[in-house]
Amino acid sequence: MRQFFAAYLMTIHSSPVDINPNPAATPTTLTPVVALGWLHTARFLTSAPQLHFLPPLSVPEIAFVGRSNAGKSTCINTLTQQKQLAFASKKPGRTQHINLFSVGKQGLTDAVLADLPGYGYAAVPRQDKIRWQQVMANYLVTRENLKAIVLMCDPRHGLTELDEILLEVVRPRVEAGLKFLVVLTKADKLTRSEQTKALSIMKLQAGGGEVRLFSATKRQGVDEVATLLWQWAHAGATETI
Ligand SMILES: Nc1nc2c(ncn2[C@@H]2O[C@H](COP(=O)(O)OP(=O)(O)OP(=O)(O)O)[C@@H](O)[C@H]2O)c(=O)[nH]1
Ligand SMILES: [Mg+2]
Repeated sequence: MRQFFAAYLMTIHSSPVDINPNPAATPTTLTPVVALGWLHTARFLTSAPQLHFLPPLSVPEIAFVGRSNAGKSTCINTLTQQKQLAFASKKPGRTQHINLFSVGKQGLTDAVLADLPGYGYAAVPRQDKIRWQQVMANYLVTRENLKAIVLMCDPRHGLTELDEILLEVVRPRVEAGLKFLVVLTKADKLTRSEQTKALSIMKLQAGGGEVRLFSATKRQGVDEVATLLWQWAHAGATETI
């Protein structure tokens, strides 16, 4: 309960977002260095246990979702080149709120990253699981400024039943233009040929979404994912080289 109120107070007292009025005008040529420099500006914005505590925003929001322990928080820390922006842990279930991070140069916000709690952790009581699945489905279906979903998937496990349900839930929005990326996490645990196989299987399952291999420890796929996120946040802004 105390955690709940702390989150609520943080939400109502969080500083207002200074939205970048013209994000498309910022950089001219997109390179991984530009994308990573932009992501490095990420800072904590707010945290909320439920959708209705989140501030309504107009800037593009990119949500990181996936089963518990898939590596969502670690991926955010790797992309933003910050050790502890998002809380990562060996213990599944570490992230328990929707945590938002502002991204944008000079203190202006031109996008928001959302770190969502993972699902499917066996030790979570059934009622809590159901509550969280409802919060997440509600977030994915109704969050107006949601521009992209990054589904983190450990290729050693493949898509779980809950991942499949999530894909179904977001399908209408993806068909309507929502960007979708499957990040195959912990690629360092696979051999080269296993990586190639996992990539082609997921390309068939991702329903037209993008798929990338990623490893936080080997820094594999970091440039590619950073570049994609930059492009999605600044749609139409510039050419990729
Ligand atoms: N080898 C390896 N381990 C990783 C990688 N990414 C994350 N991990 C480890 O996986 C564990 C879980 O990482 P988190 O980032 O906390 O996972 P999460 O998806 O945020 O988990 P929840 O918050 O419980 O949903 C940690 O022990 C990380 O160090 C990776 O690319 N390679
Ligand atoms: Mg987490």
